[in-house]
Amino acid sequence: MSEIDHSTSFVKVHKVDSAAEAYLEIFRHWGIKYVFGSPGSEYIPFWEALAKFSSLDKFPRYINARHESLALAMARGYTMGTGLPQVVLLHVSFGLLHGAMEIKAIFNENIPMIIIAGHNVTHEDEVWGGTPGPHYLAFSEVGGTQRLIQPYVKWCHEPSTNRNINYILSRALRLTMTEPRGPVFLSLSRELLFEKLSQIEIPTKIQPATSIQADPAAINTLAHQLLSATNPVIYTRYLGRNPKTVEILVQLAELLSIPVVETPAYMNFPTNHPLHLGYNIQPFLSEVDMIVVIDSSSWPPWYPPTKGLQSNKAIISYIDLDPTQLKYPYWGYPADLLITGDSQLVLPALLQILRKKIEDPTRVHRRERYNQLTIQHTKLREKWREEAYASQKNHPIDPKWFCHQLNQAIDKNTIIVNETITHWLTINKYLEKNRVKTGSRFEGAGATASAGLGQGLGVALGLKLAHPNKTIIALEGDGCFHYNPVIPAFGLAQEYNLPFLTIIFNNQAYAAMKHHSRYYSNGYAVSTETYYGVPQKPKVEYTKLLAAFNGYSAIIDDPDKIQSSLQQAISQVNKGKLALLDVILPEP
Ligand SMILES: Cc1ncc(C[n+]2csc(CCOP(=O)(O)OP(=O)(O)O)c2C)c(N)n1
Ligand SMILES: [Mg+2]
Repeated sequence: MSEIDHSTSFVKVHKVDSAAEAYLEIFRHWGIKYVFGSPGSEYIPFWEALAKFSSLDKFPRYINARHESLALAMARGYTMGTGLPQVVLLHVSFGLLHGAMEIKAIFNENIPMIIIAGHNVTHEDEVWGGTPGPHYLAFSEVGGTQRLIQPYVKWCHEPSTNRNINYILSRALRLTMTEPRGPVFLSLSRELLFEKLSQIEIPTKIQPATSIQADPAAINTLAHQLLSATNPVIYTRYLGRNPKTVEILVQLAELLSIPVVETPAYMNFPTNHPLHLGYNIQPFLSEVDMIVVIDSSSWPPWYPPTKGLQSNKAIISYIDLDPTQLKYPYWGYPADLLITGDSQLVLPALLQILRKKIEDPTRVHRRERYNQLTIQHTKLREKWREEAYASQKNHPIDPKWFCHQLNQAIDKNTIIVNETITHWLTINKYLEKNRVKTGSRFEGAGATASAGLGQGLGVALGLKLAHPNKTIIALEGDGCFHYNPVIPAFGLAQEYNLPFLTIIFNNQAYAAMKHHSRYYSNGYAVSTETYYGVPQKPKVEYTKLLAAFNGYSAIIDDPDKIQSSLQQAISQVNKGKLALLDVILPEP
């Protein structure tokens, strides 16, 4: 006799053996391919169900991240490279706290992620997968686990039954995927995880809410401002998080001949486009009569907010999902127009209005400006090239020459993850070859002003998992590298065959911290040359790390051998080996 299927148009019924399997069925239904986790004994039921899924060749698969920071950074990298939501399992309180910095970045970045941590409810006769000893004391928090993480999630909940867990999980997905996106947290008890269930009803109609379109009157005003401006400029930081918006920005810039300046946290605008005018808005500020800041409210386009503005005549407009920046206590930028909206909806609407309104007489002026900007674009690149060549013989290697060489070595199929500090501008200027294609550039610590270091390797791994055919290169300041969970990251790369190349920008220092002389020019630090917070010594032999992971590594300290060393390392990575290059740069 065939079993009766109780599915309706609102739910799909699945037979399961356990609650954990039911959760996995729900994730599978959503198209979740991986569950990232860092081990904790509460996850035994999940592992059992994941083993069943693996034996049946079903997704999701388990990624054993070995460290909570890595699980979260890797899941973030996967989302940044795909736009898809993730599920991450973290161990009870400690695991959650271990990942706190990454969760803040995920929150600031509007990354959709369902974060789950365990706890226990019963404390005697540990029948629900408990172990004797101190665990029963350690597996819960006064006031609930959610308290630990509440400021950095959109929504959190501690379900008390599996009866409606299908709706709770579906609600979690809907909330995390609705703009402004962000992580949600579920504290799942061991008792719920271990429960036997025979079936699960998976809700089928759980679409996220639509994204945020701006007030049409505001878009109209912006269109008028742009048409009246004789010298506008656009600045962006993270517009490319929606890759489709990049082409719309190109169309907008071309329609009105507007230069685009960026600090790329994503690939925002093709670097070979004549209207790409580099990475410094400062020279424009005194000349322009209109500044449009798109997707960059939480990243300073210029600094200080008001004093950094040389001309006070320009009209200043912003487009952002949250142009008021609720996540920051202070945001002091002057604004004529703050447009709340998703750039991927606002820009097409703006373009439509502009295309209708644009008048012929202004065309000559715009064509002239386009020609002028094209010349500026080329001159900028020529200048950077000359500066690189002027430094080619420097010893230690000049970062400009190194980045110029790296740009020669990469192709359009390369994804760069940047986690460097004082070298960021050089990296932006010289590493342009791959940023002609969307999804080719990401920030290790994140696009917004969160800046917790130690996430770059995880992000690189997440991107490699999402794009196995791309070459992934993580650029790491030597100090940033130290903040990363290096052993877990390299071990995971080996275990899951996710080879990538790490390049250490090794100046043997936290150069960014060398401000002593600025503040205490006659002080002890300067007179005794005791710069606490700066040196990273004695010199670390980073290349030796790779032997432990059957990887490839080399030191680059000769300016004439940069190209051959880079090509050798890239070819090793493309053959499937984890690789690391230690580039010796001048100390601050
Ligand atoms: C988790 C974390 N701890 C500390 C800092 C503060 N911090 C900002 S930059 C920096 C130095 C980074 O050194 P390195 O990567 O070598 O770059 P360099 O300054 O030498 O260019 C530190 C410690 C931080 N941002 N995040
Ligand atoms: Mg350094």
